[in-house]
Amino acid sequence: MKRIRLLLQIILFSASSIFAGNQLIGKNVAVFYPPHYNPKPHQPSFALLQEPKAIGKISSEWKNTPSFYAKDGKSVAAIGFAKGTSLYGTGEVTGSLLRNGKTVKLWNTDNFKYMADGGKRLYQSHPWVLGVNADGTAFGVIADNTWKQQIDLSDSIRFISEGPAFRVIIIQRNSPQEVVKELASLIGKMQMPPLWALGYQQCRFSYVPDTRIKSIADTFRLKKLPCDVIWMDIDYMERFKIFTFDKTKIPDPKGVNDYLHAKGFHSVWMIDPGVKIEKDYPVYESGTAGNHWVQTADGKEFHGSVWPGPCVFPDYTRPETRSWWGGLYKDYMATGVDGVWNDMNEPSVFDGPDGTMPENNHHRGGGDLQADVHQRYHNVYGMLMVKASREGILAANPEKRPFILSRSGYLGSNRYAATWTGDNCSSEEHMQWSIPMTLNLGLSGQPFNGPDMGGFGLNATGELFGQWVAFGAFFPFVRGHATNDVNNKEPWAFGEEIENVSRTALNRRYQLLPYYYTLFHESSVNGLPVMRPLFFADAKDSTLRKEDQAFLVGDALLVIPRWAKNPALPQGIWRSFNLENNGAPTDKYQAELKLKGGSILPVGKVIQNTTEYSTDSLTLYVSLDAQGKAVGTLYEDAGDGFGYKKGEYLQTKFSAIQKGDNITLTLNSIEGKLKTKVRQIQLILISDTDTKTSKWIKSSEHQTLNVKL
Ligand code: NBV
Repeated sequence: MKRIRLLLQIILFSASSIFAGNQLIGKNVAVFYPPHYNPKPHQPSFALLQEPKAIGKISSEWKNTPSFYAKDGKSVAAIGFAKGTSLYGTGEVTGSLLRNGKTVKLWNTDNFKYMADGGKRLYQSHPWVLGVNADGTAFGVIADNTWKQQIDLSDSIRFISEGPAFRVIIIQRNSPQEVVKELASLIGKMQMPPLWALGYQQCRFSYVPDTRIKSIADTFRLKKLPCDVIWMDIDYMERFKIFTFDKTKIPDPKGVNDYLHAKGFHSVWMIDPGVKIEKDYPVYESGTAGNHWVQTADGKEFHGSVWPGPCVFPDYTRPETRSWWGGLYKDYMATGVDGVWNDMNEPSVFDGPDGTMPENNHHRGGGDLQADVHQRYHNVYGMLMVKASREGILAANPEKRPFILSRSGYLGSNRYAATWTGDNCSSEEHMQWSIPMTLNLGLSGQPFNGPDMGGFGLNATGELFGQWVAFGAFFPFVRGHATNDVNNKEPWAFGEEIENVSRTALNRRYQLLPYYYTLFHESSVNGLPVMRPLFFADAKDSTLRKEDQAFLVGDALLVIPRWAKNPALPQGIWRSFNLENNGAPTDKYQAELKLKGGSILPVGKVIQNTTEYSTDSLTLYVSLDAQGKAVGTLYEDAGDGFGYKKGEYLQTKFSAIQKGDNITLTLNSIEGKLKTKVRQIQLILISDTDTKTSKWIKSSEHQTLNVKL
């Protein structure tokens, strides 16, 4: 009965959805408007980089046309799909990669251990669904709507919103990759992060006092465990007041940063949105003077409790507030802070309704943003915060690439910040979910993300940590973290065996940095995720659609966690290999690695942090295709700064052809103004039966080298 009613509604409203405003806005990209669409509560769009421009009429052949209707006082957009379609995306979601049959609530929520609402709403909202048709062609749907809503994928794709009727953008392409790329050109791409952010990062709630920070850093170096970043959580602040340092715990913040820098570390420090209400506290005083706080429905300052006790909250919808907020970073960054962690920005309010501020709170807007209720701006509160943070950090350090980690987000937040999947815990289930969670975020336009590796809540066992680090080291964002009342979870905290497992896994990450950096660059150019689902290897192969234990890094590298049970693997040539002396894996935890036939993987040396990074000597792992050929690329630039935007980079293409016992390797600089380097190159040919390693050869004299194996 329910289904018949739904069908009737869809038929009825399909007719009314053929509305004059519906337009083609790109090649096979169309925008559909509900009847009586009112742009005021929705525009300008937060997801889209710019207001779509009509380029023509939608062809009558168009599949996936939305129906708009109202039900139980809610605005609905429904899009049907054919049998055999696999659904993905929907942002940050617990559970499996494949989303058919699932529902998710888009209402950014501080969800410790993913317990509230059965984990059906988390810290971020991505009103976006990727559909892969049975034949491997694909489509994507953006609901251009920030209001509280649900995505229901039980029998059609339905966006069910508590806000006013909204428009929908639909992309149709020949492959899921092409859909994700188009999504990125509509919502914007990740900016190139600094190289150090691709290294291993160590966090805990909280490393204080300063002596502890230093000893954590020292232990990494002493134990030769590679690491690039140490994170400072809220306890560094004076009574949780943002932009302050507790003088008893961190008497000399610049000294701490200098110490870390001298040992090749970078530092990331936390800044939350809640501002303590306290007389003579400069952030509170200047914010009050500037009238920067979110208001209640009757126009009073809204107060809510977070870590510091009663707080006020910046109204980031106001341009003046965003620039005031950005300005706060100037002196702060001058202490040598390298990166900023914007936490609690759903916003989380301990004593507010449902853990946040009242939905009828008032945001005043400004510029092109309308004044409106919190319900409209809730899901973009964190996004506006990190936009303001990014602008401020960039103004403070104009020569550096900002690195911001944001807990909350919305479709398009990738333009401003990286993210992580919030407060998971040390359980096998959360460890396994970390793969589909990271994949679906990547398919939703957020390539730079990852979980708290090892788990945040609960004590971790060495067994769990060992299993997690062995595949987690391959995620785009690799950070170990732990909450304040659980055991230590640093790589050495579980004894010698797990310390060794961690070292091997982290060494692998650092060896692969030339490949990762190339992939991050690719992602910043075309929006493809760094970590990719296996169905990207062959979207026509229905057996890969559900696979969410094994995953791809780029197109060439396949990672299979040791615990994976019967993972579905793609057809074709995928050769197992190791990065350790071409031998067998050094322990039972390390992920199995496979290199796709036809690929060349650029691999560097084991280093302890990215200040030691160099591409002067490279090992090229070669897996030939059936024709005896392979290709690969390498992207290089200064690793920070913006010179690369002026051409100061180098993109090199490698190609290899086997001729008897020889491999002819050609290196071609295809783009960029940087001078080609004199490199030491070693080739490792992975065949089905063995691996052959060449001598080190100098690449400068010839662009084409004959390598004897
Ligand atoms: O700042 C403390 C924590 C932080 O460690 C964690 O990563 C965030 O997700 N923060 C939440 C506040 C509350 C933790 C229970």
